[in-house]
Amino acid sequence: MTDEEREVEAKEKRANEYDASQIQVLEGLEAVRKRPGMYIGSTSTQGLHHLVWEIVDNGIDEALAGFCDEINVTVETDNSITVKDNGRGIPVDIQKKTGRPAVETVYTILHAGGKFGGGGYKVSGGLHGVGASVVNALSSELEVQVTRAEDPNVYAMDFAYGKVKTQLHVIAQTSEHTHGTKVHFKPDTDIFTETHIYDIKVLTTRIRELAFLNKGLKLTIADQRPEKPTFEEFHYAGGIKHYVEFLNKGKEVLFPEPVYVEGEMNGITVEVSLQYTDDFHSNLLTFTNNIHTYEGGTHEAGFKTALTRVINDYARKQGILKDNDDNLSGEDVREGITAVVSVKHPDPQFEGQTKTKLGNSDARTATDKLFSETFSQFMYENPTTAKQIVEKGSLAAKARVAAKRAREVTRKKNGLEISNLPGKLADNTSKDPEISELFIVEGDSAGGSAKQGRSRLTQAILPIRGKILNVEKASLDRILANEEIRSLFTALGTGFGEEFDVSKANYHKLIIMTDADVDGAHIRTLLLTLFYRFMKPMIDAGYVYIAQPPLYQVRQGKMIRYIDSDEELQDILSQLPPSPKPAIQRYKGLGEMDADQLWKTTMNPENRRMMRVSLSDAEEANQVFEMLMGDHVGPRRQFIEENATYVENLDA
Ligand code: 28G
Repeated sequence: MTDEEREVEAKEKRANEYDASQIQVLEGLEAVRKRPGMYIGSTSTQGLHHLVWEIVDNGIDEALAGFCDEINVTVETDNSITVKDNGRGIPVDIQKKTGRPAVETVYTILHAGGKFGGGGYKVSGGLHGVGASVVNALSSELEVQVTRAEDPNVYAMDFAYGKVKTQLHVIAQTSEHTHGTKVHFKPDTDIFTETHIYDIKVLTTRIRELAFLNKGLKLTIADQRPEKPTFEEFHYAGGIKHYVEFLNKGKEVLFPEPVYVEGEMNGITVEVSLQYTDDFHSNLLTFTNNIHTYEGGTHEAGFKTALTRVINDYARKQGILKDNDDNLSGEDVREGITAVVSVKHPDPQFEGQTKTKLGNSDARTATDKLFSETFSQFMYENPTTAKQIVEKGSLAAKARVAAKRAREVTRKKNGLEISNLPGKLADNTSKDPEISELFIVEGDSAGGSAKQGRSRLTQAILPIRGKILNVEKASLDRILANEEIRSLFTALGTGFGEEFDVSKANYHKLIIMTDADVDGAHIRTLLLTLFYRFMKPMIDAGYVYIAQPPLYQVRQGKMIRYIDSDEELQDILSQLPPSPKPAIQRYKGLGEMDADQLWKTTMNPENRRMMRVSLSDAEEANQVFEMLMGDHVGPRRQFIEENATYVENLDA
């Protein structure tokens, strides 16, 4: 065989291999289009936003690799997205293996295991391009532009629905010093049908978080859509230390500057920042490779044991804890703490129900060791602060003992025993939690109507009087002493605090039914705060709802309609014949409806509308609750509207 023949043969072989791999590519991306949920979780608004994160993550990887210090995200007027970084630029040279430019491979080859399918999990930090092809597959247009430092050309390549539209070509020249990647994509509206509009709040929150988690990296977010376009820039030299300050904004803090610890051990980097507030609860956020580990895991465990150990050791050595005193518990030393733990691990193992629990035991060792060394040093160097921390923990321990005693007492006499249902509760007759609903109703008169109008088999009614306790500002023993709260927990049957067990819930729908006015909104907020703090698993399980009583009734002859807003009212009125004159009744409160009306408009599963409360982002909710507790009604109402998912006719 001559050299020439060999060359031709090799070329053919490559071409065949290329054809084969192209078929695989298309089959791969076709699979993504067929079952998008497997790759991006869902095709709802969550999946839509996921596309942005897949692309941004590649920029973050480039930053973690040390080649990029700025990422810009833009929501364009047509709801398409542009992401730009100033990294090395995705390589454009032809790869030996595929015979194609590297950038094409990144955008057309489905990389192993979608995040939500089986198989491997995506790891930020070095694994460029995973997920980019998924975004391509689910976009009706996608353009990549690349500039490389050593090359004056600006390259571009266009794709649509996962396929190459125009081959890599040069579109311009630049100075030698610019470099980076720019990606513009438009989500396919055949895939993202119901909610295909980007939510700038969702994007901004995560981009801010990414800026906190990657100190020194500048991230910007621009929204070109509104009348007045918006732009925000996030850039934190102090990283998660600024995150803690941000979380504690407006709160009373024990010491002005958060503690910050950073270190590296066996290839794992660990960052911890913390500060104490006068709150009674703790706010601990943990991350692994920028992923929020909601379920915690080894890094969280390492941090917690180290914190407890360091504070107890210090308290003993300083003689604050005497020989006969018990150690402070983990919960004691975490009361009022705001802490962020962020680790970067080369090979993280995610476990748990939502795959947000870190499993690597070396992350426990690294976090414990690196944090305890520096934190211990901090305690000895700042004795005033250290003493305050210990005192805060001791106070929490005392309250814990007192609360336990109170709980024991209340449990003995008609307290939190399931057999002893609260007197005001009108329970339903079915014992099947799946079909049982508990309405928490504001006011005795509405409670009375609800009791009369309900379906006795499935609907239980618990009236509550006036404003319930604001649990955000109360200690545990006061919360436990509150009658409204005790009734609720007793009826629910889940137990309280550490004993809380959602699987014991007597009702799988917990429905808040309050007036459609400002007071109603306030009570609703107080209840949501209570649920968020003490019944979070109920929210996570999707068991918490808000009833939607109408604002008006319009009656014309035999026709009766229930109306939710002023606009709808005008709409309906304009459509009705002028006579007989329609009668309009405005409901100021639930109490004004009789039993039959309340059933028909708000309680009947056949035609009621309810909102399911979904607080997916715990820390945001925490922030929002703080805001809600202020005096401004506007943002409070807005929150409730934004955070409750509209569920039409859930039972139909
Ligand atoms: C703007 C939107 C999101 C990216 C890079 C940089 C490289 C890269 C991306 O490589 C994997 C490795 C080499 C082929 C890596 C550049 C090494 C040297 C890169 C981004 C496969 C891809 N020079 N920046 N991917 N390569 N930014 N931003 O997507 O062999 S993706």
